Amino acid sequence: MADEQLTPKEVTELREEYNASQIQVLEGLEAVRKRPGMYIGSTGAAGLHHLVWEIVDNAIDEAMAGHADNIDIVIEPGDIVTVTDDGRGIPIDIQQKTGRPAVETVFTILHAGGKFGGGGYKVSGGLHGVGSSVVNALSEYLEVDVHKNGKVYNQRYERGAVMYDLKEIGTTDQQGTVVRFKADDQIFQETTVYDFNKLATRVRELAFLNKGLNISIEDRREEEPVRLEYHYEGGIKSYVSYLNQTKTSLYEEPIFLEGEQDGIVVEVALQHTDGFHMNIMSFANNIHTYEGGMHESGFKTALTRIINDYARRNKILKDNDDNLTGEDVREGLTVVLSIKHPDPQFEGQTKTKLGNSEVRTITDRLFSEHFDRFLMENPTVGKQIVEKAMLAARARLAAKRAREVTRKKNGLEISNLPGKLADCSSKDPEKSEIFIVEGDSAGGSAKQGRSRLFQAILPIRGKILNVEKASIDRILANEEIRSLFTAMGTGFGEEFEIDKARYHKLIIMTDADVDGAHIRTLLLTLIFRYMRPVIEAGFVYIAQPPLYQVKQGKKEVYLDTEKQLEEYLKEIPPTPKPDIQRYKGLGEMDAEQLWDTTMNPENRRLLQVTVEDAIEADVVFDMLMGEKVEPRREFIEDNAQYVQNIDI
Ligand code: TSJ
Repeated sequence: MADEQLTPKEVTELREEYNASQIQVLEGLEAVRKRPGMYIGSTGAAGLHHLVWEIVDNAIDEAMAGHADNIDIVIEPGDIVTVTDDGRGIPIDIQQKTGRPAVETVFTILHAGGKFGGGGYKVSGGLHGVGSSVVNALSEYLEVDVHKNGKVYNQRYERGAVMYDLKEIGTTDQQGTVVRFKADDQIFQETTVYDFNKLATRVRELAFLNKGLNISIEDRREEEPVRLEYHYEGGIKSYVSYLNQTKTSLYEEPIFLEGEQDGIVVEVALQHTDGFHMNIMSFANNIHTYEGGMHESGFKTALTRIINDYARRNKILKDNDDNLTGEDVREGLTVVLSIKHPDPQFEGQTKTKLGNSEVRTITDRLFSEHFDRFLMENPTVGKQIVEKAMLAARARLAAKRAREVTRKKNGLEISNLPGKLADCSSKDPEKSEIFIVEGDSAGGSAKQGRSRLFQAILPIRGKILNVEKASIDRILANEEIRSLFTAMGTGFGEEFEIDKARYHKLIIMTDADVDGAHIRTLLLTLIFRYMRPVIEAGFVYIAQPPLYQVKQGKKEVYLDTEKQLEEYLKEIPPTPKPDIQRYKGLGEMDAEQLWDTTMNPENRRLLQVTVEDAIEADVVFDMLMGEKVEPRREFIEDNAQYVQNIDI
């Protein structure tokens, strides 16, 4: 990138050209400030956090190119972000085309990212990265220090405008880049406050995806700074272990492979658990490809084929057995798949689907070769994997038979509503509600207290089956679960039909204690796993029975927490002596009280359940109810304020 000798005429021409291009620069960055949403999606919290990722991604690119090992992120009071790497330092030499230092171009010309240096795998400046010049344009100020050739170079910009030419500000024995910026509150009017946990989660993911990298993030906004450091020698293999930490794995170590073909690097880590759900996360150049794509489909095809071939060769699958399906071989499987591509193409609704077709065959080939060899060298693990898949196949067939039988017998059809259901008289789903109530006595009060016109009651007995630990045929055979599906009228699993929902409110009503929370979690997990569309449609709610009733003369008040109770008692006169009742369970309320406090649409408070809540319930559930003691102990210690009275 050395500069050539120029004649005076050429210098003049360059100056003129530069002046012209400078105008374009300002127009370019001005456009970004006029329409920030076009460049960063939104000017809300998501857009704000985008700024950090754009800058960090550039440092990650330097690390992926093998030139940096350490990245540090610091958030200072005033939400000023500093990102430092120990790479080669952004080039500072004068560029032919602009006559300006390369580093200035990086921050002042739109889409200059990745235009020089060439080659390598890049996250930044692509479809997802917005270019460091966009961050500059949307920052109140941005400063860059480049440590290079024994010197420190510095430049400052305000709202995208150059404040002074790149200058030497000192000497150094270090190499690297430091970028410090403050998001512009004229642009980010909603908020300029960073969510540390959100940033740290992605930082940890970046550490998993880039093995050996040291990456830290520090929050200095509070009196007590918090600094988190991440480093994973095992990379995505460590990621799989992390994801499976609360589960029981079929074999000790995740299977890991790494390969390269035509400049495309493929890494796969996987491990089976004794569970029933699969978790596959794929990435391309560190971007989470939520919608999958060629790498994922290549992997899936190869996995199914290799396991079937292996099972046949070893006569575990007999000649007249059907092949195992993709679903069968993925039951209980956790996978992290990460590819690095010099020119990734992102497609799909959210641009998170990898479209490069050559990646399918490359992933298939690299994974097949490795996995085939692994199975031959580890016959015990091979046998476990095949047996797990065969169990899944058997459960799948049993469930299919059960569905056929039940369909014939109208088992899950509404013409055969469960006996325990007290249905409402309205047939209009939009106006109808179903309360899932724990226990027979509460069920009795609910039946008496309800408005028969639009409220149906389905009592369930005790702890329902844990669907995390049961195969699909057992789930379908379970009375409590069947009655719920039949009452809802939506069918089951693949044959689920949201349009057939008989109620547009499914209200879970359990006690306000630990057992109630457990049953609620079991129900949420069931609904999340097998009726997810009803959560997505916003049909699922949690009823909130109060904890206390205070009666004074004729006046009755219901309260939810001890604090509310204390405050209320301070407010009211001491006489006549208030009568305080603490409800231990729904069963203690009579029909009228239950209606008044928890069921009457006029007074009740319902919590609508989102998919995120259900996922959270799932994770908390694994933590609290799973077999592993250690993660549970840690979780309870970390969350002591939320979790009480749980036996470790
Ligand atoms: F985004 C950014 F520009 F603000 C930024 C860039 C922010 C941070 C924290 C780091 C970086 C960055 C860029 N770190 N390292 C680099 N490396 C280069 O730009 C670079 C260095 C040398 C050469 C070369 O060919 O000699 C090429 C490049 C692209």
